[in-house]
Amino acid sequence: HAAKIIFIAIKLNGVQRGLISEIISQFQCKGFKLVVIKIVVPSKDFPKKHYHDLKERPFFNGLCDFLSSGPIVAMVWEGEGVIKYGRKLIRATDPKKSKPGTIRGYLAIVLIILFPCKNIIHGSDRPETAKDEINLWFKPRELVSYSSNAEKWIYG
Ligand code: YYY
Ligand code: MG
Repeated sequence: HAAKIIFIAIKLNGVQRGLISEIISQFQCKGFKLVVIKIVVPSKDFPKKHYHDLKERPFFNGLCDFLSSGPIVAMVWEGEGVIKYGRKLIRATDPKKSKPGTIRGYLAIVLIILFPCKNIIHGSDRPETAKDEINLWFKPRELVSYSSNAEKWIYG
């Protein structure tokens, strides 16, 4: 079921600005199912594991320092096409390039050319990265398996 789950994190500026419920709504109203959610302040080294693919990039240390400097909401959402749709919903890494109606277009401004790491949200980009990120952030038993009564209305 790898293609059906995505790891989503609301970065600390999204949490501090009170955007948790807005972001949850976007996934929930579309019909995706919340499988696990928690709020954590990552340890200093944790973001380095999460973003290990980017360790050669010049912004790596700043990005990791930012992500360990406050509370982050970590979630897993499940549903048909959730990665594809989730990435469209989140949109471009640089919020200036994200259209209104997308999460980054709608919610993220800042001096984003200087600080793209402050783009409010993270979402896995592929089934493989989703799997790795979920394993990093959660223990398997934390993921709740349940069927939603709304599914026949969402997929029917
Ligand atoms: O998947 P996405 O978050 O849209 O972008 P990535 O290319 O995976 O980069 C991860 C993260 O790194 C991005 O959300 C902001 C930050 N970043 C940055 O600070 N400066 C850049 N030039 C590119 C990315
Ligand atoms: Mg990415």
